[in-house]
Amino acid sequence: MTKLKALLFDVDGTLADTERDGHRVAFNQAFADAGLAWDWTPELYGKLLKVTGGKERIRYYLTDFIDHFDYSGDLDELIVNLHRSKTAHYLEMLKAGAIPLRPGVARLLDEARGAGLQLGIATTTTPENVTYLLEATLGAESIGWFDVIAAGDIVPAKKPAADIFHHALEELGLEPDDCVAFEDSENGLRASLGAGVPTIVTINDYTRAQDFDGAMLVVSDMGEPEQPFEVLAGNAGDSGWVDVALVRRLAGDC
Ligand code: XBP
Ligand code: MG
Repeated sequence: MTKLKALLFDVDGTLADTERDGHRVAFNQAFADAGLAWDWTPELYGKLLKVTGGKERIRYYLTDFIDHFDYSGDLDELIVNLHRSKTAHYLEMLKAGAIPLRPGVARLLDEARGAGLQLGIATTTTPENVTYLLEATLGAESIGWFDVIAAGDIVPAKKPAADIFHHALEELGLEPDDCVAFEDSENGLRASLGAGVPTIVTINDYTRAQDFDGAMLVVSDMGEPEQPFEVLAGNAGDSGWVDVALVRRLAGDC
């Protein structure tokens, strides 16, 4: 690395804690609407997170967690419809401002923009889930801060495949080591490292025990001056929060 040019952010678990009290709840609402007695508890949902992507996660539940599902219709169609309904419920939550950004995220985005870095999103979630989150937390104009929003079904293989990062890099016209990625999960880290992008991990309750081998730094969150992060792996020097200077130092651009 000679000069850091862009920061690439995962969304779910990284920009915001969306899974347990957001996506999971929306899945359950969609199941109830469809008359299905499926209840994805917080504990079960932790297991289901092994598979990224909402449609893929419903299919995983059907194949690996349900003994027998007696359904005479078209299963693919059922999954697509359930997922459409889930997305509508999730967007309502976002619009209501129910899901805040994680500590330090707004500060880092602001600082990175001020430093002239490009910003990108690389996520498996549905594109509207990203734009609604940004709009609800940072204002509508924040969508324009990102030079690429790579999301959802735009690539055929979701994380841990590296495809979404390859796509984002191509859109930005950058090499992997021009960038640093931020991820919260092992699946996400495999995807970013698979594309060769150096990565900082901010864990959450679902991902804390996962394998983050290969990450430049593993911390509890981005941290704030008044609420420093906890370092789980790697060397943050005397930094207590993720800022552009720390990212540059870790990336060897100083
Ligand atoms: C996030 C996901 C997403 C959400 C649901 O993974 O797995 O699938 O759980 O989003 P990552 P959709 O943070 O690694 O990108 O229902 O819109 O697919
Ligand atoms: Mg994630």
